[in-house]
Amino acid sequence: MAEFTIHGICGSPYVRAPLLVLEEKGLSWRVDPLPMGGNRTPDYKARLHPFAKIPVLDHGDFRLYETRAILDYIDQLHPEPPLTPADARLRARMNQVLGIVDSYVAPRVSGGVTFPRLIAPRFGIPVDDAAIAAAIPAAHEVIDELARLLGDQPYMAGPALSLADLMLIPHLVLLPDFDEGAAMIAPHANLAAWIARMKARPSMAATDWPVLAERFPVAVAA
Ligand SMILES: N[C@@H](CCC(=O)N[C@@H](CS)C(=O)NCC(=O)O)C(=O)O
Repeated sequence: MAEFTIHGICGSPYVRAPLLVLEEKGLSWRVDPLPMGGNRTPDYKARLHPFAKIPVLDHGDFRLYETRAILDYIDQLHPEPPLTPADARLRARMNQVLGIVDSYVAPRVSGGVTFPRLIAPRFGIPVDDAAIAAAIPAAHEVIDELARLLGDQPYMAGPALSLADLMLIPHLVLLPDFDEGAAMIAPHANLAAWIARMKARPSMAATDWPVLAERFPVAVAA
């Protein structure tokens, strides 16, 4: 039986982040898959997440929501390989990037551009080109700042992979695959190389949307 359960919608970048950490640590996990919108039911709110968001972690009798807390919990519990820098400044940089993902990347890049352009149509939601065009400048600002913070380091918080990389990559991995996303990345060779490097990790292959959908199909109501 899997040690960790993540409740969530397969394909969500927030859900992928804890799965990446679990994979990088070599731990056993499963997804309790929800259908699109399954997080907004009264039952889900009452049982799992009072604010109707995903992901939620179950570990034995311990239940936890808020992705940063989940990532930190797994990293504390299973410290090898370490995903939090010991150095105070690198650790602060990691925490800064984690905050940027939650506050700016998720709403501006994923919510403003990637979801409406690439994901929404898969669920039959029509594409609103004007809304996407209006969202580009704010998303671009975030990408520019991430590239500046990355600089010439291999990872977001310095020389080693950290939680920051694993929380950020699910939000950026699809950008090179569509015109507006590729245009935002184009001025930043360092960020493009970081995306390619992260994408090549086995943990990314193990948590790809089609792989999750196949392994953890959503139950169809009778
Ligand atoms: N601060 C929360 C944010 C979680 C979040 O925004 N999750 C999105 C995942 S894509 C979600 O639940 N969206 C569905 C909805 O808002 O109905 C965390 O870190 O877990």
